[in-house]
Amino acid sequence: MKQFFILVILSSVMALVGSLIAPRLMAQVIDEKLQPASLMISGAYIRTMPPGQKVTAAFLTVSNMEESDCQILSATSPLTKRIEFHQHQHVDGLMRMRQMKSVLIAAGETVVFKPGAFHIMFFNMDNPLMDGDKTEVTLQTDECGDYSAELDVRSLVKPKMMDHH
Ligand SMILES: [Cu+2]
Repeated sequence: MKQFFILVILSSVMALVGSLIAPRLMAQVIDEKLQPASLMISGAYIRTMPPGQKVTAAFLTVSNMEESDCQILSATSPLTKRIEFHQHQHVDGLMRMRQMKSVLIAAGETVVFKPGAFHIMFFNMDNPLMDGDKTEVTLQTDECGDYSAELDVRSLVKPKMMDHH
């Protein structure tokens, strides 16, 4: 908060000086200095697919460090061109998935994409994913910039479940 306040004062002073000397140049410099990394992404992973399946999901945590809202509008990946944001919902006792055109990460909030809730759905996956590999996803936002995150590839099948008792 204190830092923000100093920046506000500093930018006002610079804006004032700038308006006297070289308005356009000063404005550019100020914009760059005030551009913070608004979103923080952590814990990103994508699940392997059972043989023959071409759909999977990725999960991650997005924190908004900014004082204004951010909308995630789309995601891109080297793995496929078709990626959607989904939300799970209970409808008449059944779990349904609903596509979200965008995902709001409100100012100061953290949104967790996790199984049974928000998830990033990858379609038309032509190549299998190998447990332990790494890939990446890039999230595009309205006014908060683009963010690339490394995705750990994790197997859906846990070794324990393969034991027969
Ligand atoms: Cu889904």
